[in-house]
Amino acid sequence: MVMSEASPNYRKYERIQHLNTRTHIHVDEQFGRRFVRNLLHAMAKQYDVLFRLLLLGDSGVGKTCLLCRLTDNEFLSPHISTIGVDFKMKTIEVNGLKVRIQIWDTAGQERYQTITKQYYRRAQGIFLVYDITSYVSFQHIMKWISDVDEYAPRIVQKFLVGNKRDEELQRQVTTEQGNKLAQSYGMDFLETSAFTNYNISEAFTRMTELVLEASRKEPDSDLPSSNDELNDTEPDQEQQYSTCSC
Ligand SMILES: Nc1nc2c(ncn2[C@@H]2O[C@H](COP(=O)(O)OP(=O)(O)OP(=O)(O)O)[C@@H](O)[C@H]2O)c(=O)[nH]1
Ligand SMILES: [Mg+2]
Repeated sequence: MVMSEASPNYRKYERIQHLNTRTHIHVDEQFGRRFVRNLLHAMAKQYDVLFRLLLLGDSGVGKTCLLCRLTDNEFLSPHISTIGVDFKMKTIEVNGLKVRIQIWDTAGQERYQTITKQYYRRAQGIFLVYDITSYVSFQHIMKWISDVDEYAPRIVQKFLVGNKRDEELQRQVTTEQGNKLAQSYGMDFLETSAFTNYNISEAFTRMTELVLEASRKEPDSDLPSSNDELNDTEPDQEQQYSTCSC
């Protein structure tokens, strides 16, 4: 049958076609979501507790490299700036507990900060990273701390990291300066190198211990529950960007 585009029947036909397409998309989306949820549930059984950690610091200090070294034991030489946020997971054993850590890697660039700040409130531990070869990145730690104090939960664990320790000749921040700053804010402190894999697992393990201690001391604190479902953890989906290239 040939229908004219102006005829009411043609318009009805178009509407039905449109509805059909939408129904298919809807069913596929539902199936996809259910599949992902089931998968995450299966994964969830493989650990005792889940913590969310966040990496903050100026662009170029090595946040993505620290994360890639921890999870994939890889080092990225070119600087590919993170866009928005990205995350990776790792399960580590601490005090006989299997702890699944979900680590959010944020972009250091100013223009993404409206997005990245949304992730602070879900974090139980925050790494403040500077580059030992950049005094400016060290000075900016104070600004990152004030953002954390404003947006993160009250008892979030803060941890200072001075990265690129392998670049001794280019050093602009002494270990003592790092220690002093950490002490003044009551934070733990380690110098690391994503390049040589120095102190990386130590930093993440120590942070996990701190979060565990804090959640034991203050089980009713304003920290987000460590038993939240994984699929519950991502802030607004549409504002996630995936950049990790390792
Ligand atoms: N020598 C040395 N270079 C490093 C180290 N960690 C990272 N780099 C280099 O520093 C540059 C930036 O590293 P990234 O990890 O991309 O920095 P980032 O903090 O994630 O930067 P943004 O995503 O822009 O916020 C890259 O060229 C890395 O190869 C390190 O431990 N030692
Ligand atoms: Mg990055």
